[in-house]
Amino acid sequence: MRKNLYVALLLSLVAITCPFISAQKNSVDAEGHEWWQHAVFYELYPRSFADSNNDGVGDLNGITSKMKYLHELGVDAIWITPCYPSPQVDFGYDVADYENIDPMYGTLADFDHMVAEGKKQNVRIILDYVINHTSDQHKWFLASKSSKTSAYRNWYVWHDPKPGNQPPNNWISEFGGSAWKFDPATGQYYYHYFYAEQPDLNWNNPAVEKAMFDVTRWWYKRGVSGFRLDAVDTLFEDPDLRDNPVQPGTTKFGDPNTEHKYNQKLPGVHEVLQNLRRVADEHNAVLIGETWTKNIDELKEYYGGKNKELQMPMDFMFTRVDKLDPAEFRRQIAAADSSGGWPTYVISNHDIPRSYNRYGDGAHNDDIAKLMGAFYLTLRGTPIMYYGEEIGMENNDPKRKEDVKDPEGRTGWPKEIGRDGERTPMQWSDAANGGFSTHQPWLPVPASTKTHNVATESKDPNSVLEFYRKVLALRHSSPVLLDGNYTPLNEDDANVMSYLRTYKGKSVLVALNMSTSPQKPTFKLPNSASNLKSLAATPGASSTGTEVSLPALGVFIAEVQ
Ligand code: TEU
Repeated sequence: MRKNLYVALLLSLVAITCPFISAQKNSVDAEGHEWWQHAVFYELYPRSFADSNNDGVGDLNGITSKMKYLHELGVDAIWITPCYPSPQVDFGYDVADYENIDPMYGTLADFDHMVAEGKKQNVRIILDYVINHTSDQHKWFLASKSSKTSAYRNWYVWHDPKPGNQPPNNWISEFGGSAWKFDPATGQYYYHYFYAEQPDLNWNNPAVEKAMFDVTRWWYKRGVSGFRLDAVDTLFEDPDLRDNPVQPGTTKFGDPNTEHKYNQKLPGVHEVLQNLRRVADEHNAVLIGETWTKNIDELKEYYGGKNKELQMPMDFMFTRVDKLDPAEFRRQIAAADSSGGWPTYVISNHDIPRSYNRYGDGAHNDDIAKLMGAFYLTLRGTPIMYYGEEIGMENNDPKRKEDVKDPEGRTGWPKEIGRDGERTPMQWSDAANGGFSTHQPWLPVPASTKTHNVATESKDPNSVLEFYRKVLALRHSSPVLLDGNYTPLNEDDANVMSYLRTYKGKSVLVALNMSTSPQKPTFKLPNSASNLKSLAATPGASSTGTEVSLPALGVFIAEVQ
C-alpha cells in the first residue's frame, strides 16, 4: 500500500516537473553542441506581431496562434521584447512588475499556454530581462522614493544635489537631458541612464542582485529557455561620480557630446553577468546580451573566457556595416570568428532601421533582402532574425512629429525621429492593416503591405519569404552549415563575398554578389574538387565546374563535390 503511494507520488512529481525539464531538454548533442548553437532565434515585438483580440495591439494569444507559422519558417526560439506590466513609457522597457504579464498582452495563463504550444511546435521562449532599470511605478521604486530611510532607498542610485541644487554631475541621459532627476520630497536626485521614468537599479546592493536573479529563476520554472539582457553596459556607475569627458559638438537632443567613461562598461558588469550565468546554467538556459561593443576585445569580455559569461553576446559591429561591402564584412566575420566564442549575428532589431532599408538601394531591395538573408543565415554562429525581415518588411517612419509614438522621437524630432518605423505591425496578408488587426493598429503599416505579406508571398516561389524558407530549411538539414568552419575565399574580390563552410571533410560554398553587375568568379576548391552542386540559388545563378555565374545581387549556395 505504502509502496503504491510512493510510486503515485513519484509519478505525480515527474508529471509536475516534466514540462519544465522538457522545455530545456536536448541541451547538448552527441558532439557537444549546445541547443542554442543549432537554433535560429527570432525577435518579435509583442505589440506588433499578432493581435488575437483585435484591439490594435498584439498579444500573447496572437503569438501562440502563429507558433505553427514560426516552426514551419524554421524558427527554434523566439525572443519576446518586454511583455511585463508596464506604464509603456518605453513600450515595455519600463517594467513595473517582473513576474507578471501586462493585461494588454494577456495573463500568466496565456503565457503558460504559449509555452505549451511552443513546446508542441519546438519553439522555445526567450524573455527580455530589463536588468539596468525598472519603471518609476515599480513597487521597489515607489518604496525607495517614499523616504530617505526606506529599506528600499539603496535599491536605486540617489545622491545629494551639488551646490545650487544642481545635478550631482554632468551625465547625460541616452534619451536627452540630464541623467539625474530631482525629487523635491526627499531633496535628492535619482539617476536614470534612459528616461526619467526608468530609474537605474543599484547593482552594488546585494539585495538587488538577489531579487533580480530570483526573477530569472521564477521564469525558468515557468518554462523559459533563456533571456535577452537589456542594456548590460550600463549596470554600474563610478562611485566617485566623476564628470564624463566633454567632446566637441552636440547630440541629436542638443546636449553636449560626452564620452560615457564613468557610467558605461564598468568592470562590475562582468561579475554580475558571470553570477547570472551560474543561475542560467542550472536551467540549461541561454543568455543573449545587448552588447554594444566597439571592438572585438570588448566582445570577448562578454563571453568571459574561462569565467563563463554570456553564451550569445550580440555582435552589433556587424550591423554597423551599413552597406554591401565584402571587405568590411570579411573583417568583421574574421574578428568574430577569432573571438573564441560562438558568434551571434543580427542584421536588424527594434532599435535600428530595418535591414530592408539599411542595405536596400531603393531599386533592388527584394534581391538585397534575399542576399542578406542568405548571408547571415549561412555564417558560422547563431542568427537572430527580426520579425518581418523574412517578408522584406520595410521601415514605415512617421512623417510628422504629431504621429510619433516613441518619446525619443518626440523629444529629438526632427534630428531623431525615434524607432516607430521599425516597430510596425507584422504584415500577414494584403487585407486592411496587413491582416494584423481589424482595429486601427497602434502604428500604421506601409503601402508595400499589399505585396509584402505572408499570404501573398507564400504563393510566389520567387518571394523573399520563400527564399528565406529555403535557406532556413537548408541550414537546419546541413551539419556543414550548422557546425562547419568558416574559410573566406577570393578575399581580394571587391564585389563577391564568398566563403566555404567545412565540417568532417564536407564543404558548402556560399557566393554572394554584392554588386549590381553580373560576376563570374572562379574558386580554388579544397582537395582539388571540381564541381559545385547547387543547394539554393536566386534565379539565374549557376555554376560550370568551379566557375559561378552570378547575376546582379545573385546568391549561389552549393555543395562542393
Ligand atoms: O536599448 C539600449 C540601447 O543601447 C539604446 O540606447 C539604443 O542605442 C537606442 O534604443 C537607440 O535609439 C535597450 C532597448 O533595446 C531599447 O529599446 C530601450 O529603449 C532601452 O534599452 C532602455 O530600456
